[in-house]
Amino acid sequence: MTPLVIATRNKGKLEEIRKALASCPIKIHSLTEFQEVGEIVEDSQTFEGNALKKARVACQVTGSLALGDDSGLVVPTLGGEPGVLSARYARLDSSSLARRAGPAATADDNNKKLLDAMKRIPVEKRGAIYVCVLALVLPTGKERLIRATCEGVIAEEPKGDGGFGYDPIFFLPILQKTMAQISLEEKNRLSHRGRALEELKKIIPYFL
Ligand code: ITT
Repeated sequence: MTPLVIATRNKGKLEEIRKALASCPIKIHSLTEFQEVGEIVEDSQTFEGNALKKARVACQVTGSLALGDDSGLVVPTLGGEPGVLSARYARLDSSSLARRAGPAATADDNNKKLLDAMKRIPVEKRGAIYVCVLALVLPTGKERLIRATCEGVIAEEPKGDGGFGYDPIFFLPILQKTMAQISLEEKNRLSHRGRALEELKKIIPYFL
């Protein structure tokens, strides 16, 4: 089976990707197996730039087909924040450049900061968009990008303990539940990542 290195250290993402690609004839690895890959500084202003960077580094170091996932939550009322800085939104150092490197903030801290920023904002202005960009990079230099989104509303308080990251405060009006209150299978059916992975599944046979 062809090895595919997922250029992530995020366990939640990896679990969703593994599940979605379970029927593909590939053997999935992740960066936790390749300690020689140091921190990949996400210094692009775009999800596309960061996803490509992660996948290119993973492909270069391992010599295998690699998949990068750069994702985040875009809240139009907050001018698009947290956006590409979603993982580090609550980090204390204020300059956005400093926040691109180093460890992510905890999900709890990120959620608290976002709920605080959205305090007293009425429901019609609480819309939010999850964005996922997948970058597939081959050792031959071939590259493919896939972008998918999922729309929801920022809840007033966290609910549920499934998923990861902002899921407890990402409310899906169509289900009347947060993303943390649904199963992994359901999340993969309708989430930004699940939708991007559906597209990936269609094209991956051409890259094996
Ligand atoms: P890697 O770079 O190692 O893949 P990361 O968590 O740093 O892990 P990103 O830079 O792409 O990944 O940041 C994505 C952040 O956006 C993630 O940490 C969450 O805070 C948020 N996020 C993305 N997808 C999400 C999802 O499906 N559910 C909840 N939060 C999500």
